[in-house]
Amino acid sequence: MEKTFLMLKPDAVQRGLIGEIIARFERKGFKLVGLKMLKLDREMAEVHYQEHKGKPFFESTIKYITSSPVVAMVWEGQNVIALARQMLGTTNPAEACPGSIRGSYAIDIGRNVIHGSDSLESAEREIKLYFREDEILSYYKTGEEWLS
Ligand code: IDP
Ligand code: MG
Repeated sequence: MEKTFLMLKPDAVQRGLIGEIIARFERKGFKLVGLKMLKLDREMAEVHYQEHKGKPFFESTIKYITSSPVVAMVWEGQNVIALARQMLGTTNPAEACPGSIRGSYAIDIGRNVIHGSDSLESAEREIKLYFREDEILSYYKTGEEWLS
């Protein structure tokens, strides 16, 4: 089953949005298979955002993401990578659909509350970056037979 990496950013943690955002993915029908809270150091943040090195927003993004704890998660489900990105909304909350997570909870591109892998390749890379294999669980979740 497909897996994606999602991370609640420091503003989501500080603003008390952890539960509300996790609930959206639970209600959608996805399965939480990995979860940890951590504070990123600069080195980890630079690896996470390596594709953006050299861009004008790189420094501010590193500062933002290392400023306070984050919640790192692995979610599993049919087409979860693309569907979770839809649920996140566009990168800039000012343009995000009002019902999306960024559209609902954020106003500025520099404080957009959540990260989500954008492809199978980045999901695999990001899951490996944050989780050991034995930290990702495989289990039956009640009701999953009603999802497809
Ligand atoms: P994504 O998070 O929707 O995948 P990316 O383009 O991969 O968006 O950018 C990574 C992160 O860098 C964004 O989520 C946001 O926190 C930050 N970022 C991207 N573009 C800008 C910008 O123009 N100004 C400030 N921060 C930005
Ligand atoms: Mg991205």
